[in-house]
Amino acid sequence: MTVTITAFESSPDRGRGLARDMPVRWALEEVGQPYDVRLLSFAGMKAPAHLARHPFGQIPTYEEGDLVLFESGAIVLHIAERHAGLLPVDADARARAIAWIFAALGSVEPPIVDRTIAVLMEGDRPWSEARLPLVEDRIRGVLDRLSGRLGHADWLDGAFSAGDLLMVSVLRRLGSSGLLDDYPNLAAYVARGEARPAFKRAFAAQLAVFTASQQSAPNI
Ligand code: GTB
Repeated sequence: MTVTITAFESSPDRGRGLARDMPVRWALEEVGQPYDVRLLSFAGMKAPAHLARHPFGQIPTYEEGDLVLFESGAIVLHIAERHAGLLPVDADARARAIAWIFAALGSVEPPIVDRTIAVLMEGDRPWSEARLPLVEDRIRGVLDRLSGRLGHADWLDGAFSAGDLLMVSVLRRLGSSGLLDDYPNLAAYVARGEARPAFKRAFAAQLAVFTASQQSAPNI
């Protein structure tokens, strides 16, 4: 059955693969599921046709026959549950991999998103200069723990899983912040994820949307 996802027609990151269609593309590539992409403008995301798919008028969404899903984590989990390769077969290991999905999106990502908002949208506020170090301290607190847990392992819990896919996706959002520089094992972990052939195919596919654009990306 054909899978259709939605993605930005024009993303602020100009193809650096930071928007949330990227983990969905990556998961589909990991399991070898072909997919179509419906590109949406910001107006298109808020049009009734898309609001019927996504209650908040955002990307990504996922359509597979009569099934329509939103939320990148739910979509990646769905893909991982329907196809082999992204979740362990052993029930306990599978539960732990799912816990890492929630950890990536619920524990690690929030302060990282806060930082993006602080830099991109609140930089001109009088309190911004005082707030940014506080947000970055919260990020370091989470990275300290995550780095300690990963140690010298390649992946968070045995074989590469959907939990790693989402954790690497979240850490990539630190981009040029320099915050990963103090955590060589996490930087190497991200590089390992980015070196996977499925990641490269997904990255190339989203980049192709933006190659015609000459605009430069913001420093986030
Ligand atoms: N919790 C939802 C999920 O995980 O699917 C959040 C979805 C979401 O934030 N979607 C964003 C969106 O549609 C795009 S990904 N925004 C438009 C709107 O709300 O009107 C967030 C994103 C956007 C841009 C960058 N970037 O340029 O670096 C990174 C991440």
